[in-house]
Amino acid sequence: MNSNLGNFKLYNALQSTCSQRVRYTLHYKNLSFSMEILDLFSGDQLKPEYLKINPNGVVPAIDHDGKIIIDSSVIIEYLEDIDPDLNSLRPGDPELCANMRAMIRYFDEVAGPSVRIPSYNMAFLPHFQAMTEQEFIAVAESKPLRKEFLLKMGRTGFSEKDMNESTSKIKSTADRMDSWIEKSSGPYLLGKNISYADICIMPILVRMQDLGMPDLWEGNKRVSEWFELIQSSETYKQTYCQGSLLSQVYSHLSKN
Ligand SMILES: N[C@@H](CCC(=O)N[C@@H](CS)C(=O)NCC(=O)O)C(=O)O
Repeated sequence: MNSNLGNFKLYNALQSTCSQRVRYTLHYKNLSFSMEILDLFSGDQLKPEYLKINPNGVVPAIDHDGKIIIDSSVIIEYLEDIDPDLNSLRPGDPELCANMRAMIRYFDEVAGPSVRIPSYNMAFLPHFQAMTEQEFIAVAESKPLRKEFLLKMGRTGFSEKDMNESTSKIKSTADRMDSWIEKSSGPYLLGKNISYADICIMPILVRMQDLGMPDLWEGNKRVSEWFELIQSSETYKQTYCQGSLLSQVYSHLSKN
């Protein structure tokens, strides 16, 4: 473990896809870190002490020797900037680096918001259905970033149309990934080296697989091979410790 770079404390949730990006990066770089695990359903992310750390009321956030950095895609590049030579995950070539960042923007625009809809409908909805209407509205109102999202879901869930739009966007993402792997000659999105682009989309595919929808990329052979390669690594196993998958914590999702 490399500890010359100072102390890291990661505020995160085991099942949070955004937190998984950061855990993967920390493990890949062999950086030792402590974890503060927030219970997102009991509202730890909305407590005044956490809102001082991340006013958006979401995880992850990282404390590096008192410096607070928020937002998963910002944190992972920060971890590169403090020591660019430490198991680098960013190409040195400016054009490749720009391509990598464009891929991450695409994932954050298209796949990131899409994965939330099946996640809430299939895993989290019962939690909200157990509330009274008043309690539900109060929870929605308390979320700095997700108020409208929760109100749209309501206590009946997102519509079939919303679900179809989401899965279709994840499918388009898999098509894009396939063409990028083909162009770079793989096995990773940018070629022979893994980069932040791979790390940013990994948790989204893991989530869709966990929700029983790996068929979304079954026509994309290159993506399936990419996914197998990612999932076979030691870093992946460290990142996805027990309790990181929804099916491990929600009995209504667990596979028999
Ligand atoms: N853009 C942010 C998004 C973070 C985010 O949405 N985190 C989710 C978990 S993956 C969260 O904390 N949700 C809490 C809530 O909705 O109250 C990032 O990438 O860090």
